[in-house]
Amino acid sequence: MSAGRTLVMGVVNVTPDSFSDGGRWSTTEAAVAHGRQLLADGADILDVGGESTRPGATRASLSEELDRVLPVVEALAAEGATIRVDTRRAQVARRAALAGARIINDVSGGLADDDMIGTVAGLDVDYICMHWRGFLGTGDTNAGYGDVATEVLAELVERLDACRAGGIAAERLVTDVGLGFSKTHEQNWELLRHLDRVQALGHRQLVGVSRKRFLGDLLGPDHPGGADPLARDAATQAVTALCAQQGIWAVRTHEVRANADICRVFSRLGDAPA
Ligand code: PMM
Repeated sequence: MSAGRTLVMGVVNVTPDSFSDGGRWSTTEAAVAHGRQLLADGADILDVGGESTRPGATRASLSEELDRVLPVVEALAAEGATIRVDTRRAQVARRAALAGARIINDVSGGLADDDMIGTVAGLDVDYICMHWRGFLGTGDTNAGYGDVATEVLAELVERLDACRAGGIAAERLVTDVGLGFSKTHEQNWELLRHLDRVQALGHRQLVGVSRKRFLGDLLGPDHPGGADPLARDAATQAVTALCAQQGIWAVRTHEVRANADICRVFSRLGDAPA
């Protein structure tokens, strides 16, 4: 989908333990109500996830993940919302697509489940292929790079090649450098400086920066919002502006309204005069 501007993907974490909003929308009713609010705030897409991706998180079982995600997808898709489901499991991807999801977001780029790529290839969905270096325990980083932008790009290209070889059409693929996943704070900034190199691959690009720790690290302990992830919304919006200016396809954000306004402003600035 395209609206001629950067799209805003609002996050609905149906999890007890996500990093910035874990537990706030962990019942079906609360998650659906939150999804409706994000749509009213201007979200183009809703990102429904049933498993936390933070380092050290205990994995949800398959049945827990399905129970969290499917009723929320069904309810919001029935209301006409475009739903993306965040999962590393092929079976969740398949069931979610049957329930109405149109995009599968796999933070492992197909590495966590050998059946993912083949499953997605058989579904009528787009696939977000994120750069990933494995499951991490608390305190692990797996962030050893020489030139981070060059290496992330090369590893992403390998995964995109695997997706195409596995039968996912090129136009279905969306790239994502995976900010915060096996990257140090400085490496995240370096990747943000080089989004143009990922754009040059010719795929749509998603950026997920919302409320991440490296923004908190930048703002520091004396920031008036303290260490609360919600205090990182203005910093998130600054990155959204950068993305909108660079023609990034979509940003993934917890707060939607201000980010959606920013994308509209950049779209208007880019219009040729009448
Ligand atoms: N970040 C989180 C979860 N899923 N998916 C993509 N494609 N890109 C991301 O950067 C990404 C993601 C972290 O989520 P949280 O802050 O909502 O826990």
